[in-house]
Amino acid sequence: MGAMWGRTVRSAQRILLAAGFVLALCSQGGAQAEQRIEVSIKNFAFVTKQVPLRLGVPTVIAITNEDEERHDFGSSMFDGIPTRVTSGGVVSYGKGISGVFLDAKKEAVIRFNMERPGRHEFRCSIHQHMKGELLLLNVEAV
Ligand SMILES: [Cu+2]
Repeated sequence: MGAMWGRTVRSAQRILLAAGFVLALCSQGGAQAEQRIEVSIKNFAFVTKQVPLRLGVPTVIAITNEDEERHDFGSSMFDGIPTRVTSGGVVSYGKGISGVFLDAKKEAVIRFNMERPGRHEFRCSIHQHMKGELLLLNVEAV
């Protein structure tokens, strides 16, 4: 009986911890917060880290080229959408950009509003075999 109670308390604590973690995530993700996607390019491949993406939320794609080679992050996901690109200390504004080029060991940040759900492919136009995709899950804002 005592052991079982102990187990119940422990699992309750675990649930509370998980709930606290979710709350912490939510309070970070206020209305004005950005959702961030990290894309690194290494050995001629894209490696993507993404959280579940929400519609209509300011979105940041931070791309790092770790190779000694020039690459491109290109996608039709920006079609007709206003974007703000920061690269090499320069900020440029555009609409419907096709992507960004990154010289060896450089970074670029693309800011835009994710408005279209679904799978968004991206690729390197220099090396056509380099591909990846972002999944825009239609997660409701809490
Ligand atoms: Cu490439």
